[in-house]
Amino acid sequence: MPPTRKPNTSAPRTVSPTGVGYEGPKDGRDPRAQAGDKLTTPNGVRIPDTDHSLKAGPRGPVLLEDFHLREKIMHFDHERIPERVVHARGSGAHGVFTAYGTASKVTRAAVLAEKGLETPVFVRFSTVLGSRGSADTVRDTRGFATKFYTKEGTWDLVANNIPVFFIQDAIKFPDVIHAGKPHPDHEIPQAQSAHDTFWDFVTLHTEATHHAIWNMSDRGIPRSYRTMEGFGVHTFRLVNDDRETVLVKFHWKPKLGVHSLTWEEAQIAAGVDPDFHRRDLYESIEAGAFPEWELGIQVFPDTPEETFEGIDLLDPTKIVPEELAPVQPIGKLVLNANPTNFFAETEQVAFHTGHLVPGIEGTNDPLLQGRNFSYLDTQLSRLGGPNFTQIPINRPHAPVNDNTRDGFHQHAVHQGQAPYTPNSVDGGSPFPADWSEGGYVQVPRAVHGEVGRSAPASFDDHFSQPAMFYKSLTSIEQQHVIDAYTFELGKCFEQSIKERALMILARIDEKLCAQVAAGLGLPVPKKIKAEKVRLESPALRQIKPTPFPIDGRIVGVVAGPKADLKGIATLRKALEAEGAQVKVIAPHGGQLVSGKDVEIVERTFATGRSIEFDAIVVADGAPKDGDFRALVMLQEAFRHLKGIGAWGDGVEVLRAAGIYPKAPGVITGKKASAAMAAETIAALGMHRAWDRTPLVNASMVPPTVSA
Ligand code: HDE
Repeated sequence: MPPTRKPNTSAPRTVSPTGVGYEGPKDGRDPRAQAGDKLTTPNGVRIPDTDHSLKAGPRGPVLLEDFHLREKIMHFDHERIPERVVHARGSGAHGVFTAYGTASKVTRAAVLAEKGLETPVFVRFSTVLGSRGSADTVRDTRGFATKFYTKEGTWDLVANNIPVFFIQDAIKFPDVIHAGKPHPDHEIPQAQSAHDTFWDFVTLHTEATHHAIWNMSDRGIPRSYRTMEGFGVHTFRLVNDDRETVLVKFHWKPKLGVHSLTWEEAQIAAGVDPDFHRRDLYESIEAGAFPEWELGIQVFPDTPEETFEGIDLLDPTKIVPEELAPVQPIGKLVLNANPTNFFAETEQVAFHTGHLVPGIEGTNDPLLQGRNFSYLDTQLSRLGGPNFTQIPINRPHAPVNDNTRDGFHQHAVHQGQAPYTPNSVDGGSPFPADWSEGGYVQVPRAVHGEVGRSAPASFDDHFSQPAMFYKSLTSIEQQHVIDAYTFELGKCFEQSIKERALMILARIDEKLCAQVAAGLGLPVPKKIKAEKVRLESPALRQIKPTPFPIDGRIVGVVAGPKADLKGIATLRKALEAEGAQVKVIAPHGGQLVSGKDVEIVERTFATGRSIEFDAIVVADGAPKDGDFRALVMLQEAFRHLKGIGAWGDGVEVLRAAGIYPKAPGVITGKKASAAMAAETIAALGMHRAWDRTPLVNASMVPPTVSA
């Protein structure tokens, strides 16, 4: 315990500038937030009027003695802090992590090892390249950073939704980010990789090929944060009670499956709803559809070579296919509460790869080692000093007695006279803790080698895994990759960059290269052979034959004043029982009423757009006036391979949109029956009607009246 306060020292009362008064906070109010009922200055002086400056007469001048004016404006002037240099755009949530106990053989960290132990967490998802106000749905890598407030100290797993990284050594990080960010002369384009400097970098540094192809795949445009995998990327070392070690890679597996947007959806959402992912996370938690992931580990023996089946575990541009080392589930994450205040929590949360707890260690991955410097350093300018662990969202839930003192924004009132160890003045406190007392004792390991700027020879293999990734995808996913490269490179100006990119694609797959070359109007590079793929990894596919849970999925029902409200109620009941939601879309706002049945209009033809629905169904009695907004909504949903349905004369609206009622994934019926609801649920479970793909590719809009 820290020494108790001496009789001749005293501390300020535990009151705070935003809250607690002499009588303490009112019942039910958080002492760290505003607690009084009256408007006050930051110093608690009550204020009668905050709309008029203090003036000499109604026509002025304003008086310098107006301390309220000066305090109010001064504080406003300093409301912004620097945004994160990368991952500036993000969104967070609170939750709980429950360990299964299955990791107890490999780690002494209670957070992972102790069966049933619940650890509070805060998770922040993000894009990488864009500024704070940029759109959520751009093509980019997503951050997936988790702060575990464990009883043994804070552990941060600062992960991404892509299992590999662009570079193998942290020293190149400023370069890859400078290349990805907007061009420095005109600050264009925002939050995009489709520009010259990005492709210049990744084609000159071919180690980036693997990450780049993941970005060009559907992983670059997730449907939702809830449908993303997460990966620790680096190999970590776990240590058990007997000081035995294993090497591991961390995986987050979403309960809902891995799903993505189509490229057109992503582009529409960036304009129509730039908060698409933020809103989805917030609203699903509000609706009680709590996002869930399993944490799993791939386990490898900790051998001196630090390789597994010939794959270098220190190379962050490589994965270990799940077919070679299965992901073993060790715990469950549930996000169950939204932040109360975005700035205080989501913006001020500070993650750090060096926040580790006993039983979890890093490795010599040169990317990880550089990160261990960067995450502390960046907080100094972002959060204004070294005391950021005292900010409420960053405070450890384990007791802290760290001998650090002073610094900007010091919140603690430290006691005692001897902030050093050992001491005799404060009774020796705090005392070091060894292994048996839960101290963080690094496992001994030998270090040798000549000093030099070099990398292992195995780091030179840049193409075998991108080729494996591409080969492992379904043909539909492969087509998306082709389309993405064609788009991105098509946005580049320099011909030499496109040509270099084609030379790289030729190493991955002949057809991929040929199709992108055709799209760019360039010749296929000669005499370059694609890598031979020895192993395909079906685990890398997103499109799977079995259905996924549909929690939080949204079905839009196109209706109007004469719509069959009883049918809507039938559909709603069945869908809600499976965790999905129904939203009524009508020509104008308000309510739809028919006898005793009432439906609230949640989207109008003006405010609704196809992107927010996972399926759209037209009700019997929906308007037949050919309103183009309703027709465009249906055409988009059809083109994006979403479930489409209609009952009764709603089918006429489908026909008006050019949608053939017998096309794949189109569900029709005379009534909104249980059978129709079951078909809609089945369609949502498959995410998209993939077998509609050829129809849509071939005929676009309007698609298939005569098909
Ligand atoms: Fe980061 N990264 N990073 N990164 N990173 C930051 O830290 C950095 C890397 C990741 O929601 C920064 O607090 C270096 C890999 C996430 O607050 C900064 C290198 C992975 C987040 C930083 C990497 C990540 C960050 C910016 C190369 C996936 C957002 C603000 C060696 C495994 C965390 C901050 C949040 C944020 C540095 C590479 C994930 C500058 C030097 C690999 C999810 O410190």
